[in-house]
Amino acid sequence: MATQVAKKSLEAISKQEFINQILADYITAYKSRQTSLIGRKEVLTGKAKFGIFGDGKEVAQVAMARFMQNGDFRAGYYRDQTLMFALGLSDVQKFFAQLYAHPSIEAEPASAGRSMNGHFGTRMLDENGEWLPQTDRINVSSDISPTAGQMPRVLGLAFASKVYRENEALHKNTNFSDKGNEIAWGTIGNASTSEGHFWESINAAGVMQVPMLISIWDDEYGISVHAKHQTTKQNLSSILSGFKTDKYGQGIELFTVNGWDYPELINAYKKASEICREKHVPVVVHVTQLTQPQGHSTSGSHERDKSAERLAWEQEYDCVVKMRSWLLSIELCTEAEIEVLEKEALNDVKNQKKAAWTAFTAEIKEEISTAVSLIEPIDASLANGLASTIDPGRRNILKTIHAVLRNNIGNTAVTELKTFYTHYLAKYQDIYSSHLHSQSPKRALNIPEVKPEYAENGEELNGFEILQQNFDNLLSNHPEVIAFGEDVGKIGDVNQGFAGLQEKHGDTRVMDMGIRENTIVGQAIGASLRGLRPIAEIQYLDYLLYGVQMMSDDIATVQYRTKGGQKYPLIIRTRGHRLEGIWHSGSPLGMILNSVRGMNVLVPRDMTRAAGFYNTIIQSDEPALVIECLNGYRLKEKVPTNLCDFTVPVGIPEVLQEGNDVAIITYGSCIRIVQEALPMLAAKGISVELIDVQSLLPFDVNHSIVESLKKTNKVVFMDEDVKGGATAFMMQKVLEEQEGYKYLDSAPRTLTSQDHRPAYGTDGDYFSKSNAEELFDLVYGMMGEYNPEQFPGI
Ligand SMILES: Cc1ncc(C[n+]2csc(CCOP(=O)(O)OP(=O)(O)O)c2C)c(N)n1
Ligand SMILES: [Mg+2]
Repeated sequence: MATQVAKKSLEAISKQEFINQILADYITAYKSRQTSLIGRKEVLTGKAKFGIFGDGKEVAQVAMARFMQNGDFRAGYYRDQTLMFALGLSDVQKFFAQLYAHPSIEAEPASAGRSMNGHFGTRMLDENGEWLPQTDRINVSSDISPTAGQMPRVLGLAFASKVYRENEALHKNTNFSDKGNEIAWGTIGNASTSEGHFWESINAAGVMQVPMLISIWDDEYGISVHAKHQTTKQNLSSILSGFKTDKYGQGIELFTVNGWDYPELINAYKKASEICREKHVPVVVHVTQLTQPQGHSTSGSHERDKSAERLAWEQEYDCVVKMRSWLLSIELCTEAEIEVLEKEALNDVKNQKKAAWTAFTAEIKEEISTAVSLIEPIDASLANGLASTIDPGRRNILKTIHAVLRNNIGNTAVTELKTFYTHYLAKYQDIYSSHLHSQSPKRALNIPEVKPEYAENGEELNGFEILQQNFDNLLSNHPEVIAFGEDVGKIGDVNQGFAGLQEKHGDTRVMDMGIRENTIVGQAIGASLRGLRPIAEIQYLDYLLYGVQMMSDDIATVQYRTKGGQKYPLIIRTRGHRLEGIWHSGSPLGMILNSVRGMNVLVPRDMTRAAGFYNTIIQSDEPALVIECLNGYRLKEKVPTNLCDFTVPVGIPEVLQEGNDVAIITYGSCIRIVQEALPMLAAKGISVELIDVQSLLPFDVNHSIVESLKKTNKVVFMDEDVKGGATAFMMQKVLEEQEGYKYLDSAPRTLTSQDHRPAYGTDGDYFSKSNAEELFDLVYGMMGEYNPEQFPGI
């Protein structure tokens, strides 16, 4: 029966071709298994630090690979080496290069040695950071480690197909999409489906009807924890069945198939991919009865976690063993023929492993010999120690030279060694630390400033109307721009920044989404990776936390973890600061800044500045979070005559008032609090220099704030975050990086909110957050310390 199914699904090809394809699949699976077995040994013998392998999941992956087409995307996890080999997107040598952490894009294109092994990805950008075509190849989005963290991204990748299919203006973008016919393939382990990300993504895919095809590799375990602790009824197919497509065609298609049954897997993936591609119906393929022959990873042994019966069953149902006996049972080839192929495959794995190790160590060996020759005349013993280190790394070189330099301070004989050390350290610091941001000409920092221009008696508009005009223009001028979020579509967001724009630009451009911040961020990620320019809205800053995990783990790391191989040019728009209540007023900037290094974090004080930032970011190839001031939408602002063309540069503060006595450094809605205190201070003869930081990441790239400190010699960092939050961040930047401490004649100060969340109501706000009177007292007190006669205590 099984044989007939396989033959039927492949009947279009000749018999020999058919045999060759199946044998090729088997050999890919076999090679992958040998890679896993040898890989584990490499770790246990100390040549690599940690190993996690795809053993036990091979056969499903060779079957899946058969139905992936150019233009398709994959987002998955660490078990997918066989898929990568089957697609020709990685090979055994590259796999070992990652295991050894070879820091080279050529040797290890997925992450240049930055990610643990099993974290896959293809290079999607050229050397200038521009997109390579995506429709002439299969694309693999870069893996992250948090379980189910791939799910919001795969949803976004599938969402992009829907956008491309439904918006005809984008059909010309043939490098990114063939009218939306691409499938986003996702893979996930059974235990990882316990995460909320999984269910949120599945539900959203069902609601939106996007071509997302998820394979669940079900081996009944998540490390040591059995399915009975993971999944209701211990049966994913059963609990997913409520999502099944109904008679109206809404829902998700579900396939359940055993992971050791090659012909049934072929059959399932054929049907699943056809439905998914043609009808844009999300599909789940639940691949059951998988095994984990070597346990979860090199960190433990599964013999400790599994019963003797389970271990025996795993041996019997090992998918590679099963496929082999199936091949023999249908007489596709003889045992002797298979043995020859297996022997060749094993040799190939060994040779590729060796080549990876040689390439990884050759450069280090050369560097060791240079270092030894420089150290020898100064300290023969340390030179010998370095020369005889087993499997030395660059760390050994640096530690040894540092010891020599320490022992020879002032000795001119070390000059050459010192130069070598400095260059060597700088070279490898860059190799390990580059690409936190885009390094392309389109990096946000490189987008030139175009100042706003104002007519003499120019009109004034409400803040939200300024945004609305600007978004209207962005949508008109950039067909790839899409905007979505809760209440963004029909009513144009809760503060009307997009009011009327769905009507004008259509519901494929301006869209309502369910209440699901995590996958809204995921949609932005996936869409941006496929050439769209998403503006994803998180309704209130307080709820950004639901999306921060994706921002921190995925968005902020993408350039770094691929060493410039992938990018997410997206905008996350939200509104915060200065409202009232525990969940409606927050400004948790310290938390955000410390979790999203790699993104731009922009805090405009009004909607004109916000519009300018949107205009800057849309020209750049970087991701940004823009936090608008919640209390600013109905304040009147003068409208620039070049509203849609002007830009506000990132990383450049603005001096809003010049003064000589104290510099106050703040941002966002706090600007208005300072402005309330300014007349009180002026009345006492205190001259304040008020600086709007505007852009927290990047922060004051030209070090202009220190210039203010040179004048005032006193500084206050103020905001409405907790103590030690963003004020501490700003203080470190100005006092340490800009060496502002040199110019101070009084202690630097911060003014922040209380450490609790702000209480509700006007009085709650007053007692919770920084206010004008507190600021007055603080600044007046600083002046009093300096000159008690002129500024006696109140
Ligand atoms: C958010 C998060 N929690 C915990 C972990 C540690 N962890 C890594 S893999 C794993 C088990 C995953 O099991 P499963 O999804 O079934 O995949 P399998 O390894 O069995 O293929 C855990 C708990 C993690 N990577 N991320
Ligand atoms: Mg599992």
